[in-house]
Amino acid sequence: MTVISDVKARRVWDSRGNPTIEVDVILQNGARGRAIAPAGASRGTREAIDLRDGGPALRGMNVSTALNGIQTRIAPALIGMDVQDQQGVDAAILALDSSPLKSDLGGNATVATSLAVLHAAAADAQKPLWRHVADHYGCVPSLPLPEIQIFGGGAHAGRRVDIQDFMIMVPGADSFDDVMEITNEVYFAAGDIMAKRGKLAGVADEGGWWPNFDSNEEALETLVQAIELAGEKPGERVVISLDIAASEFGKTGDYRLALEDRQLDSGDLIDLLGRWLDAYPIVSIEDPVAEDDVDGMREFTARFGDQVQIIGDDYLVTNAALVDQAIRDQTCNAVLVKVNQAGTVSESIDTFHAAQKQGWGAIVSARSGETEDVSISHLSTGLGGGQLKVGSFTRSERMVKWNECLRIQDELGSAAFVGGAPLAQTWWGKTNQKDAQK
Ligand code: 2PG
Ligand code: MG
Repeated sequence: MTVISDVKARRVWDSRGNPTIEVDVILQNGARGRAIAPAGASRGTREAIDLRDGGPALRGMNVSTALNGIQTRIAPALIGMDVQDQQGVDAAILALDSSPLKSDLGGNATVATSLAVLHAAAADAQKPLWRHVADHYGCVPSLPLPEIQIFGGGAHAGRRVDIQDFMIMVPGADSFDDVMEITNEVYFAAGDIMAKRGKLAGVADEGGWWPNFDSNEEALETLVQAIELAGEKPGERVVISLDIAASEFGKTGDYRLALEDRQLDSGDLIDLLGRWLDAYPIVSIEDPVAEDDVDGMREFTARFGDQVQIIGDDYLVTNAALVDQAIRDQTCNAVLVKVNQAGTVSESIDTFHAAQKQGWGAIVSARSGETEDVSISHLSTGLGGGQLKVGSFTRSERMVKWNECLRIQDELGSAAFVGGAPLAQTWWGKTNQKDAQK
């Protein structure tokens, strides 16, 4: 048994220039692990709350109280614990915070510490993190199927369009490397189309093009054109994935598409998305209605759940109990797993497994505020059979995670790419049986 001998926390800065928390966990044998907390902009109301100082300095975003909590409360509780006992470590962290959403210690403090312990355990075992995760949790590792943003919108692009993420997936690719190459072609084809039409206005928070479009649907039309310009037939190797992030523009069944000056009820929004599902090669859709719209989610799942992946993000906030509830309610058929929504590694992995044991999809995801931390590339590979959402195809806080998967590919072999398997239950999987079974 190797025990934790020290826990050190420091302030570092994220991709939006905001303060965040980095934690080093040091072991008795000298091995160490390090992780950094990410931060969301479109946040679910039931996710772990980041502890920020408030007040005028640093726009209220400073983290000195959270850092202090790590040094004075978390560190003393963890020092002397077995680093391989991730479950025990996470339980010890939880025991210090009796608030419902970890607002006492802060989800930013708990997630950085919990992930740093996981890294230290891998270092102690002298394994890369993905291998440690696979061995520790009894999973078969595989390189995930990426979801990659081409246009950013919603809270990540000054609400220039209402829909948040317009992404592609390449389930027909031969390898992870192949996904990167095809994505490069589509991303820059989209930029060229926008430049020609005078609609190129820089990039959004996650590196996708800033969408200077006149309607939400114009983004979909442009995306299809970009896939074609990249030499691909939309719906074959390359498909579309959307994060509607509907909680950002609607509540209690009332939705407002500001760009189009349209007011919709839940049924109208579902009908609109249904028309998009008919007209465009969309294979996955996240948070199609708001987090409080259970009836809307049930109706959407009943109508479209056998043809597309329906992901709960704000709706499920990486909470295994909410996944179980959604299974009973027949809402969604996949979960987004963001470690900082849950606040600890153990709760996130429980959520991943709660979804997978039901045959649901599980997509490990970054936040819109990110750093050089590459934990999620390892988590999604180590847990296996999954998908990975990181943002777009520019900016180092995004590329560092795709590049880490390429390094893992060198160790694991390109045959370990999961391919189209996670989409086997969708229309794409049903029409591409061979690829989907890979
Ligand atoms: C999401 C994420 C990532 P945020 O909604 O899925 O795109 O955004 O981190 O702002 O919640
Ligand atoms: Mg989302």
